[in-house]
Amino acid sequence: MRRPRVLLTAPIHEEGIERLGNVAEVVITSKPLRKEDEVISAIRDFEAVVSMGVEPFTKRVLESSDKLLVVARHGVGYDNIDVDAATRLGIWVTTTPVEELFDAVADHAMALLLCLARRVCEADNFVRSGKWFENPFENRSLTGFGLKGKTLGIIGLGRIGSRIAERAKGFGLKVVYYDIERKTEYENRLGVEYAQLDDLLKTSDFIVLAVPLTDRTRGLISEREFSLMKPNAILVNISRGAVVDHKALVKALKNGRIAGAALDVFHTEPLPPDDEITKLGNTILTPHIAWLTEECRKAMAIAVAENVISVLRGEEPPNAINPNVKEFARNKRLRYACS
Ligand code: 8YV
Repeated sequence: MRRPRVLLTAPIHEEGIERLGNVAEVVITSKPLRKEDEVISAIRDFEAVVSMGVEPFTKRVLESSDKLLVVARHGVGYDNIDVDAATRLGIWVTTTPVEELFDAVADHAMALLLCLARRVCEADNFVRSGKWFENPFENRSLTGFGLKGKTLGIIGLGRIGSRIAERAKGFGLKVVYYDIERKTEYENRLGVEYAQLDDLLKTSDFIVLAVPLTDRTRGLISEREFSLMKPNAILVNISRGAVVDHKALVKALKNGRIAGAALDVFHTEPLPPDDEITKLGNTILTPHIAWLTEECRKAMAIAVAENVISVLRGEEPPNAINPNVKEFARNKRLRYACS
């Protein structure tokens, strides 16, 4: 019987590749897999696939393989995977909830907020372009917003949102949050206050989206929500692009309905350079890199490798989204073991 085969949908940290290579043949796809038929063709004859979160693991894709034992997310968002279909088919779905990821994303959210509030990107361009040299006092045109005493509204107080709250307190921000459930442990430990979504939108100077993409959060921020926001409000999105109605966002930015938006995630990725939002001066746009620190890359690669290796050894993976797959998965493994 041949060694199991693991497909990586993008290169990961060498620590993870090395661990996987000890137990399996590791193949890295040559290009991103964006369409169902591309994924179907790519995963054929693989027992495991490591997903970057953009590949469509739909019911049709998952049913196309009789060998696949695990879809292992290199990350924590799994909105690209039909978990119910995977479970029924006996396929594990795993994620990599490492501290380094939550800290990296929380750091990036604060970096985006500060960069926009203090117009750092505009200021950098102002110097490099020679405008400052030509107009020494023109730097006053880069007046920004202070943080101390202002209100930060966090939508989604989970493992990332709570870390953003921790960081925000250090800048003297008052923190309110909205979530589908009260987080009293964080309220007590971090001194954050619960607010209904509309109240948070009406009172926050800075708003950070830190929710998973689900049927409840898709399009959560649209025309109506923008109409409630303060005219000096800054929106930061480090969750998923689809949480925000993109057309409504562009309209709010163009009409000065809000002061600005700092985004690491977009309605479509990679963002086309001719998208309207790339032309707006009151925005900061980063290419889905909130997770991308050296520490996080290494930790995620090790975690995703451990998940895959556990499944290939016939064990329950450390971070399964669908532990109820156990019974089905065993049958599937038996089928594989006999093939
Ligand atoms: C990465 C993420 O973008 O964890 C997530 O859901 O979106 C980020 O960690 C992605 O997973 C890259 O591997």
